[in-house]
Parts: sequence; C-alpha cells; structure tokens
Amino acid sequence: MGAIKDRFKAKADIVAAEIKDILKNHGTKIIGEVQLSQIYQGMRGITGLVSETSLLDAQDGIRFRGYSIPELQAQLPRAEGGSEPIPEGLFYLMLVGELPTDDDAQLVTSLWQRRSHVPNHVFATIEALPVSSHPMTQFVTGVMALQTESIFARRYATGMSKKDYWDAVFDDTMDLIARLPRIAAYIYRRKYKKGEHIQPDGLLDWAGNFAHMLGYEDDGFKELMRLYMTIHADHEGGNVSAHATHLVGSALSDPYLSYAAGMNGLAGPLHGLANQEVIKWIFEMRETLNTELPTNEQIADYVQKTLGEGKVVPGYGHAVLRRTDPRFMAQMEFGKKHMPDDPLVQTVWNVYETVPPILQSLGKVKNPWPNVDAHSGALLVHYGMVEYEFYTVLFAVSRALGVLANLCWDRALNFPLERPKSVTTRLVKKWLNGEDEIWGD
Ligand code: NMX
Ligand code: MLT
Repeated sequence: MGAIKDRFKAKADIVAAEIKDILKNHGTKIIGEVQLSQIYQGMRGITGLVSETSLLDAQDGIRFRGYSIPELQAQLPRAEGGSEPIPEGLFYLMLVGELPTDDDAQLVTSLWQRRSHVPNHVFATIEALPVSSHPMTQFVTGVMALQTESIFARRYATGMSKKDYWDAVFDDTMDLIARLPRIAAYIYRRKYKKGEHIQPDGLLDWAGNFAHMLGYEDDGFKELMRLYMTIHADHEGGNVSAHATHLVGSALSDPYLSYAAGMNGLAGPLHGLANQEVIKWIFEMRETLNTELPTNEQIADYVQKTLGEGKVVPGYGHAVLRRTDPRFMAQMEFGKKHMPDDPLVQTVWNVYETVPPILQSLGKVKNPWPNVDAHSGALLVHYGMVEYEFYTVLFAVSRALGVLANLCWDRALNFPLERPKSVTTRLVKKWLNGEDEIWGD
C-alpha cells in the first residue's frame, strides 16, 4: 500500500499548497452570482464545492482528470486478453492524478485482493433482513455492518491528530472498495440464486472477480463489468451520491458512514435507481404491446402514455448534461460490438430515436437526451442478469471508486465542515420588500 499512499500524499501536499496560495491571493474573486430562483430549484448552476477527480461539461460530458471515456478506453491498463479498461486504473488516475502504468494498476488489484475479507457478522446482518428487501437496502445495511472495521473511527476514538485524518480515510477507502464486490455478490446470490454463494477467485482483477462471484463466467460479461465499473465511477461532485458522501464526510463521519449516506441517495429513482426503472419500463412496454421488438410508432405511443400518467421517462434527461451522455454512447458501442442483434438492445436504440423529439416537444425538459441509465440494463439482460432490482447495487459498487477517492482528497486538503446558509420564504418576502434584516424571522 505504501507506494500508492505516498504518491497520493505527495500530490495532495502540492495541491494543498496551491490552494493556500490561490486563497491568499485570489480568495475574494467573484466566480458567480446567485438568482433567487436557483435556491428554490435544486441549486442548479450554483458552483459550491470542489471535487478533484472529474469534471462534467454540459456538452461534452464527463472527463476524469481531463480524460474522456474513449481516451480512457484507449489509455488505461486492461486485463489480460481484454479490451476494456480495468477500474483499478481509473481509481489510480482519480486518486493520484496521473495515468497508471500496468504495474500501478496491478498493484491496486493486488492490494484490493489482499484486503477483501468480509467478516461474518456482515453476512449475518444481511441475513437478518427479509430476502424480499430491496437489494439496495441490503447493500447499505451490509456497509453499515462493516463499519465496525473503520480504522478512521477507531483512531479518532483514541485521539488522532488532524494531520493524520487523510491517512486513516485512505486505509478505510482501500478496505471498503476491496470488500464491496463480495457484499454485493452475496446479496445477489442470496436473493436470486437460492443462497448458493461463490467464493472469490484471488487471481482475478477486481471487476472480473466481481463477475465471477455473481456467477457470470462469460468473458463478455467480465468485460462488461470492467467497462461498467469504470464509466459509473464518478460524475463530478454535485450529483446526489457524490455530494451526500462529501457532505457527511465533512462531519468527520468515517468513510463507511459517508459512503452509506451517498448510496442511500443513489437508491432514489431520479438518480441511480433509474437503471432498474428503465428496464422495468421496457419490459412493461413489451408486455403491454405483446411484442419483443416494438416499432418506433408503438414506442412513441407508449411514451405518451407514460407522460400522460404524470411519470418521467426513465433514463432521459439530466440536471447538467445537455447532450447524449458519453456513458450511453460507450455502452452503445459495446452493444454494437458484442450483441448487435439482441432485440432488447435494439429496443434501447429505437427508444433513443423516439424519445428525444417527444421530450423536446414538451417545451420544459432541459435535456431530452439519454443518460447512463438508459442503456446499462439491456446489456446486463443479454448476459442473463434479468433481476433489474439489483442493477443499482452495481452502480453503487462502481460509484465507491469516485466518492471514496474524493473523500481521501477532502481530508488531505483539510476541507472543513460543509454548512451552507438556508433561508425561509418569509425572509425572502422581506428581502423583496426591501427589508434586509435577517433576524426576527
Ligand atoms: N421525462 C419526463 N419529464 C422530464 C424528464 C423525463 N425524462 N426529465 C425532465 N422532465 C421534466 C421534469 O420532471 C420537470 O417537470 P416539472 O417542471 O413539471 O416538474 C421539467 O422537465 C424540467 O426538468 P429539468 O430541469 O429538465 O430536469 P431536472 O434537472 O430537474 O431533473 C432529472 C433531472 C435527471 C432528475 C430528470 O431529467 C428526470 O427525472 N429524468 C428521469 C429519471 C432519470 O433518468 N434519472 C437518472 C439520472 C442519471 N443518474 O444516474 O443519476
Ligand atoms: C451521475 O452519474 O451521478 C448522474 O448522471 C447524475 C448527475 O450527475 O447529477
């Protein structure tokens, strides 16, 4: 672990010094203004936090440390015989800020292999829940049970110096990421495969071993997991899961508590749960229309029905993006390469042709294009993973890479408790009446 930890700390010290200098010389620079409407509308467009690992552009989509998804696919290390990047490489890039060599990524793989043991009480805690519990409920419960292992919590309780916070968060990050695939796979096998669990394969990479423990030995599925775990990992700092993890971490809640908070946010249907909603919606459409491959006209009618019932079209729209999500495109490319004739995958592409003009015609949807969740389920179904309620757990395992790399940066940069100001509508009305006083509300 030493080498990566040392490299991270050396980088973080440089950035910390830069920030100190920036704040000293430019701390009063105005970087934006806030309109009243923004504080009532989800703080859209308000720049309010720093996240070093990735940056989202409304037109071009996500870049991880400056690299687009196609660039990562070309430049990150791969598994032997594979053509997709391994998520270990992306984690290294987000954490250290530099593209890893094959040896660097291999070092992360071996660190995670060595730290992947999950204590029995975690499984016992999951077993205490009804098997009917949603997989995300079981997953977050498992993470909370694992919090007994937090090095940060233990060291804080015995009196840790502020300057060592980053070190304990780093250790917890590596342990937690190493253990998540085992917990997730346990839940999948418990709920859908009669509790017939599969032991880890200590020779496989992180995502390959995850596929193995889930029970999928197909090389195509392993490649899909590597791509999936890479592209879902991070989406700058303001999305609900990243922001919640960062916010809770700012109270010095340990990485287990912070990550669990973020994943409770990911479990919402406007965020990560949308991936299950998309496949559920397509399955229901196919059943209603009694066809495996609905025509674009049939899809258009079904979309109108969905909208008429006051529901959103899952997988479409975004709070920041204003073009087709490059994560959707990466999955489309995977589909074209591995399963171009799959009727469900073709339906996803037909929905892509049909939905945007309909959403545009509503005149209120700011982004009519598909997001990451519009495509992921169809690829999983192709390999036999039809249990769509599990899909958000896959997203959660991947998202750990981004939000926990960020938490390491938060503590290394000594970011303070996050506490924005809120107001009441009564006070807003006073402002509008020219009364600027803040007290007495
Ligand atoms: N279908 C129908 N209506 C939509 C959609 C959609 N896919 N997207 C936005 N709208 C509506 C939205 O509900 C709002 O209506 P109203 O004024 O009546 O409340 C109006 O359009 C304006 O919303 P926007 O400003 O375009 O979107 P916002 O930034 O508020 O929300 C989402 C972004 C992602 C929550 C929204 O587009 C949505 O609900 N999409 C469907 C769910 C989804 O796919 N979520 C996954 C996002 C990605 N992820 O993994 O997290
Ligand atoms: C994400 O990956 O977090 C989603 O696209 C939502 C977002 O960025 O707001």
